[in-house]
Amino acid sequence: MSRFFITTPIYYINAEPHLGHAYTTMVADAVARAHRLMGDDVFFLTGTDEHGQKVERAAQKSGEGTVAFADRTAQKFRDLLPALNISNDDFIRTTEPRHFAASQALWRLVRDRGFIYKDRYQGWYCTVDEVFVPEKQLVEGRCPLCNSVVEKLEEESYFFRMSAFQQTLLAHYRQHPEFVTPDHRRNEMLAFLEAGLDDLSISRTSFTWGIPVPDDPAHVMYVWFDALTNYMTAVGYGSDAPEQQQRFAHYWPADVHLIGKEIVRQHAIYWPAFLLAAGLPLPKRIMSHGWWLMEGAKMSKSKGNVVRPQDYVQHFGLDAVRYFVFREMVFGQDANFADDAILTRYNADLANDFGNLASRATTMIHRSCGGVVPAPDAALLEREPERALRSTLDRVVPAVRALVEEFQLSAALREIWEVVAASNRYIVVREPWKLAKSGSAQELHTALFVAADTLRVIAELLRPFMPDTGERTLAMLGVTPSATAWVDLRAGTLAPGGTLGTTVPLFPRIEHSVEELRLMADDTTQGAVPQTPAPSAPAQAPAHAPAPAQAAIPATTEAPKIAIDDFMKVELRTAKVLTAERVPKSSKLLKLFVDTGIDQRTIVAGIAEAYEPESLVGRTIGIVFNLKPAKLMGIESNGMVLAASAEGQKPILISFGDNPPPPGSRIR
Ligand code: ME8
Repeated sequence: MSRFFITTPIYYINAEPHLGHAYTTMVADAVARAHRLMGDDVFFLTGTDEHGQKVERAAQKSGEGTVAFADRTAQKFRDLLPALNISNDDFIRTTEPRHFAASQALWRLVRDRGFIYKDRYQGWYCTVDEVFVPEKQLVEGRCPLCNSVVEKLEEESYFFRMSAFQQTLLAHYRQHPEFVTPDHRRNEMLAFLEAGLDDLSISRTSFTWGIPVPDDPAHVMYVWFDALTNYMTAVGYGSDAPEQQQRFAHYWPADVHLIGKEIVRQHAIYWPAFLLAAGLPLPKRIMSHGWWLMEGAKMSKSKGNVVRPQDYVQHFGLDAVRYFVFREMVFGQDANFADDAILTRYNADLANDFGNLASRATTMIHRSCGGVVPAPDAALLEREPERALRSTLDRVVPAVRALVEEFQLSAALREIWEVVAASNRYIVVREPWKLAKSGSAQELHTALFVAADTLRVIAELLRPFMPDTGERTLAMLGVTPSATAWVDLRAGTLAPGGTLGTTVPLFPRIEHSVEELRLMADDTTQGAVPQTPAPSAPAQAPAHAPAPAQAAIPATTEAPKIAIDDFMKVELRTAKVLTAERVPKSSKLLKLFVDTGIDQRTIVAGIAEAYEPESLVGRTIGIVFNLKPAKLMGIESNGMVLAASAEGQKPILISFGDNPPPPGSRIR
């Protein structure tokens, strides 16, 4: 069992967490989960960076005391973790006593080894990035990183003798080419090192919200000296307790510090220099990812152009958001966050490709084998396309493991989706529905076994990325998730004779635009729509949507059986359309005014892409008569029209021919 210690940056608490923070934490989570599944002893750390001038000023602005401000805002970052299903082992706050002890211990060690001296600092400081900016790097008096106005500082300061480590760091970079990833960041750091290192000012006297410098409390530590030390604090550094010292010996050095690209210098130069000065081992890898952009600009608190991950989780469900960000961002490069892209990926990759596969592979076993995994025929397994599918799996499983170890989550998901596509093709080629009618039992059982067995491998591979989806799929297959499933994951290991669980729709298609989803969610929060989404399912636009097209659960889904009484609770009736018009600003919705024979009412229906409003006037349609009212685009809809829609096709209203029954007739 290898030890694997992974960290995220600790986040500043001066503003709300956004998708950028959520992304780093989700990536670290996926990699940590994968290592656990590979049997490693994982320690996964995240937390909050609470000191420094920026936080002190934000606290002053809020009118709260600094401690109360820090407690309140740090909690928002902590609360995001369960909402994103993050499996961190610890959450560190730099305001905790254990961290004061660790930072002061590191300071003393570096000082006692002769690498800290006192002088005067004269120069420029950027409070947004909490960095000292050399005069030659200023861009028209502004910070080259974030473009904010820098402040002139002139104060007594302790300095860290960083210049002493140029050669040692260069040698380390040469001996460990994997130290900084991706390569272009490594090259930037090499160029920076080769230009020579200046000593670094590491204390401040002009404010007090920080960790006091040992033996000189007029100074607080430079926030980065304190912040970087968090990685050691959490594994026991600075503690006198023997068990903590053992933990430190066990877990340090970290295997990976995962960070965004803007803080590589602090992690790849300052931090190793501090550690070299202290005589402590260096982290093994600094891996930096790119930025999420909104219309080309970095999503950031200071720009205010941020996406709140919770909003997307509400619309699409957590696993869909996780899937999207992992799939969309190629590690190391920037990516644009676009609403349409997430909707497209949801419907194409999740609802269509994966959702249909999960549903088909399990439903057929329910239908043809009483829900029990059939035994395959050994000879039939040696034919094509069975062998080809198996060799795809044999290639993809180790490939996914290797890609995840290199944080190439997008490429790993691409590999998994190749298997999804291959399995869907396999089902189409074998046509088990035909075999069930006219084929041999061995042929049928082999095809059903292979489909289910492949789905099981896919579900196991998905667990780090979409933990809930992976486990729900395994539950559908009747497989108990094992903590170390990736150790010996391979094709052909699903046990025949096992009983399947219930097939549930994992990713119902969403037929709304994101804009419509948002408007509906706004109405939900105002209390107009009573349903709340299940925690693991998407916001279920379908649940309160007006047209059946939106609830297009794949046709192959084996929904649980209901009693006739349940069915009779739904009052289906005929109604006559009196007027019909488009809903402004919506491409999908029509507003119908109908005569139900009992009353006249408005129904909003998602059929605008299939019907011209005029063509509906005078027509008899079927409706759900006793549906609770729901607000859609601000219009109260009283009921829902009945329509059928084939996968990816426009909805078709059910029709009653030339002699329709009068409005209000019950449909049963
Ligand atoms: O820098 N795209 O904290 P911070 C992708 N406290 N990732 C993003 C992002 C974006 N648009 N915006 C932020 C700090 N991030 C210091 C770190 S570590 C010892 C101290 C993520 O709150 C990304 O991981 O500014 C980035 O490095 C981090 O949030 C910065 O968070």
